[in-house]
Amino acid sequence: MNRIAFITLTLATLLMAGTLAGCIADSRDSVSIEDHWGRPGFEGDNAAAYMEIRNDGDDDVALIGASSDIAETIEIHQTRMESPEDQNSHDDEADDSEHGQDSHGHGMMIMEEVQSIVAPAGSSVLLEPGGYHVMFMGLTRDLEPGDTFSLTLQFDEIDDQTIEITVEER
Ligand SMILES: [Cu+2]
Repeated sequence: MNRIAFITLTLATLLMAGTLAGCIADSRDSVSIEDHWGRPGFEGDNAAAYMEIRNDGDDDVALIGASSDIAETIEIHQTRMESPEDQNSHDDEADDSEHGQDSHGHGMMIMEEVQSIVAPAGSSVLLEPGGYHVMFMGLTRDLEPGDTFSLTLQFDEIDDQTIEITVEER
């Protein structure tokens, strides 16, 4: 066997082994983070990161946390419109509840921590302004457009993934 043929065969074997390993190892290699970016912000202030989590695997995968040295506290958040039901459920607003629909009819955008963000099997989930985001509270330094920082994403069923976030003005 000549040298080229041997190398080709070796490569083919490696590729096959890799493919098989991918099938055996759950969704590990099937989750990719795409179109990720971060908002600018000043030291001490807040900022956020957005991305698309693609899951080409056969099982749902959930983002359950994130870490970075860019902020004192990092949480997974959801921005949503507060509904009249939510407002009525607040005890201290009980007196307002009869008029709640009128006085708060348009709702308020609120931000709340969520335990996880699920990327369904064979699909993807979007973290975008006005929706899910990774929240940075208490930036440890200024984030200016063009700056980059590492962000480690923690998932329930697969290994952590560390990505490089670029700060952008979008
Ligand atoms: Cu937030």
